[in-house]
Amino acid sequence: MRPHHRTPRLLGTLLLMAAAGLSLAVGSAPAATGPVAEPLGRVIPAPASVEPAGSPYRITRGTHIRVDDSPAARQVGEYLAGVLRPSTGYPLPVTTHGSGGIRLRLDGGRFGDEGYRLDSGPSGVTITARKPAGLFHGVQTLRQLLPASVEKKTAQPGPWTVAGGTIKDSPRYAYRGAMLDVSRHFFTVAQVKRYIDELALYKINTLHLHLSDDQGWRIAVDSWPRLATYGGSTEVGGGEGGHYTKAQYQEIVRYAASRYLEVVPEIDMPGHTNAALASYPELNCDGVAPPLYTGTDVGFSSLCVPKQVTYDFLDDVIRELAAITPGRYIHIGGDEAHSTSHDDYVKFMDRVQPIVAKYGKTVIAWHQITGAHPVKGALAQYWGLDDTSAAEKAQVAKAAQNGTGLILSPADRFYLDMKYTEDTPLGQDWAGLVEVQRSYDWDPGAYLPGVPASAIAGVEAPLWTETIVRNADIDYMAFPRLPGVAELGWSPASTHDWNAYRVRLAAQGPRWEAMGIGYYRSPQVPWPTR
Ligand code: TNX
Repeated sequence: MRPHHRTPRLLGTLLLMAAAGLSLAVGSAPAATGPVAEPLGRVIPAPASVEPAGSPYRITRGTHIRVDDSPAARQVGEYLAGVLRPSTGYPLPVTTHGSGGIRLRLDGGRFGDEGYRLDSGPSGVTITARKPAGLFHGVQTLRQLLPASVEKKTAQPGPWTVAGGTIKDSPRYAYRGAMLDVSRHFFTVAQVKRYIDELALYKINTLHLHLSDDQGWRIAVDSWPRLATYGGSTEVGGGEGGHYTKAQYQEIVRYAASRYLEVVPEIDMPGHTNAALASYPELNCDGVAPPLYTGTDVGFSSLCVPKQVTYDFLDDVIRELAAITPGRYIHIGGDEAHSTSHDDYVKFMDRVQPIVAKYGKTVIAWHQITGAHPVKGALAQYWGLDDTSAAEKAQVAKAAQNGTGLILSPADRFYLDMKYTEDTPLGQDWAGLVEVQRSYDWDPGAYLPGVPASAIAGVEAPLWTETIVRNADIDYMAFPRLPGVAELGWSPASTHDWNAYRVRLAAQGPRWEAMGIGYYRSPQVPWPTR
């Protein structure tokens, strides 16, 4: 095994011991009888720099969480207390006074928008960041430095030890996303919040909600009410579907923001629009509304490109959606428009993108937009495969050279709905089988030929939900692949090493068990025995 980036060989040895299930004393702490703390270098995503040093810190009944006198820092402190109180059973007051303990400190220093520094020693743990987002990410690191049982919801014995040393950390990419398709199957606000909490642990900062498709329209639009009430009334398999009221959508947005995730809403167009076409006959070229659709075919629906009402409709939808979306982006889909001619597709995109700009938002679209004229500042989301044609890859690369930023979601690596193996009970296999190593072991910076590194905005893991219904389904497909997506988005390329990663990943298993997350026990990962 290659020792972890800037991690001394001794720690590498300790990691191997831990992976082999051997008990491990942290630093100079007395041999623990309870659960062992995690070594400083075992965090996912791998921090930019890790320097183990000195003695550990131990959280006790007397520990305070000390925050700067700012509402955002206090909120991050309360969030941390919310994680630690149930399992430690300690009061852990959040305070602006005192000394020692866990300190969350905002500082003008060089940490960037999301970076932080974590210092741990016998007298305390200090997380320093320029912005609250950095404090929040530092708190996620601190969580992972504590024993897995810290994630339990009832009091555990501890001890609650954090290894000594310093972590300096900031992300490789600014855009680190996960997409949830709430159209093929509808997921409640509570289910979305649950997924947000899982994403936050791995420093994912964007939640892309696929809000409309052939099988369901999931967001209320006041000026076109039947979209939600009729277009949202079913889902794949014929279940009752559902939609978010504006208040519910805003609740998701607020909750995501409290975990430092930005919501990117997607209205897919001009294809994937049967739910809208079924709700309003006038949106169809022939004026006839098709029936609602509960199957899983793609590519059969299209908005009517020549009709003016199409753009009046989209102006209303985008205006109302932009008004309840504080984030920078609106995703306009644009994939699999197999029932729209190429000329119509180009005309359509030329008319719709300015509407997004008119309401102050930036366009994201699936990478087929690179076959039209992406507007300045637009991002294209690449969902091709290794064996996507060279011509299609070249089209994407050319757009990237001309300034279109890319979000990488290669379907044969990052699609969380792909089966792991032939035996995976859920998911699809049209992009191939995607085991954990295949998902993790590539470099977004060197993936598409001819794409300048500066054009990569980041990565995203989409979860399409034709076969996904319950929380347990989401968890099983996302874990253990999601943390790998997060690591490719966050960690410097120099830390990339499958053999080291699989050991760190294995150590997450008990944490997921403590959190109630059921995951795929991939044979590629040396999970501790249960
Ligand atoms: C392709 S990828 C789709 C979705 C399906 C998914 C299933 C993309 C942009 N479109 O409509 O749900 O495959 O894996």
